[in-house]
Amino acid sequence: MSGSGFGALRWEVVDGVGSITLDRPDALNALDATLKAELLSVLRTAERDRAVRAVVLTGAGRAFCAGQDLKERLGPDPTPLDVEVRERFNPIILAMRRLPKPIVAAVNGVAAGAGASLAFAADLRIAAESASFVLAFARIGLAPDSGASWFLPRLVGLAHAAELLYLSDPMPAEEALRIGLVSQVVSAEALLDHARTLAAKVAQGSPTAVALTKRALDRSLEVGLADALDHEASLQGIAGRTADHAEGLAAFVEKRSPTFTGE
Ligand code: T3D
Repeated sequence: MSGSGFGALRWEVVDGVGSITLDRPDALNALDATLKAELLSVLRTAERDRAVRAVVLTGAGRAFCAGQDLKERLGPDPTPLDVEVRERFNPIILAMRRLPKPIVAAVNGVAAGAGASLAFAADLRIAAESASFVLAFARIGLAPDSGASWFLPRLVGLAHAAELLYLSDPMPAEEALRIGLVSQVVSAEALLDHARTLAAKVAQGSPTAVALTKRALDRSLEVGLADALDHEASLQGIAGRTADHAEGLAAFVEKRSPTFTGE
């Protein structure tokens, strides 16, 4: 196991799974300048560290993340919002999508505003029974940001996206499961173990194949069928040249579990 020092989040790596815990529980893990900078930094650490093959993102205490730290914005000389979003939030969301390792969001409590967007930008989303999603932007006179208006229609369709964004009503975990916003709901006690088990299962796969799968799924959201087929063919060309593919074939004929190295 390895862990490292950040002030507003915790980071540890165990058996190929890196865990990020947003750690400002008194503020419901709201994103202040420090937490945003550290989140971006830890995503870069996760990308560089070859021992990390999948990532779990969760929150300390009773919340997942309450979005932008609104009290920070009341301070003197706040950054204009377009600058804040472009320079602090968007890089985090892009880093999550560009990380060639899947992220499992373990939504342990309320996920609000940009905090919900963090969960949407993950690759797998599971929630505790007590979790909820609050697309709270409109309630404070803001438009959606951090990808909320992009992810939501793709995850749950325009009708549910519109309800969530226009009404800002909290959506409990069971309802999020029903509309497909999360893929599983488990008890609060079981959530983290379950998330780590899912991530560990991903981590057993070929890192290259997993990274290419993430690229294929993301591209599928942007292009038509013919382009998606062509992109899949290119990715398969890359996968077919890896030692992991040779190892997968050898393990199959030798009736054993493969050992993937990412080569
Ligand atoms: O830079 C920019 O502004 C642009 C980017 C915007 C992106 C966004 O994320 S906008 C959306 C920001 N988030 C919100 O609007 C959510 C605000 N919070 C809430 O609506 C509620 O707190 C919750 C629904 C999340 C939870 O409600 P509840 O009743 O369970 O808890 P609470 O009592 O409201 O909060 C507990 C504490 O956390 C409280 O502090 P206190 O009074 O005990 O000292 C509260 O002030 C603090 N807290 C909650 N959310 C935030 C926060 N502190 C700072 N920022 C927050 N976002």
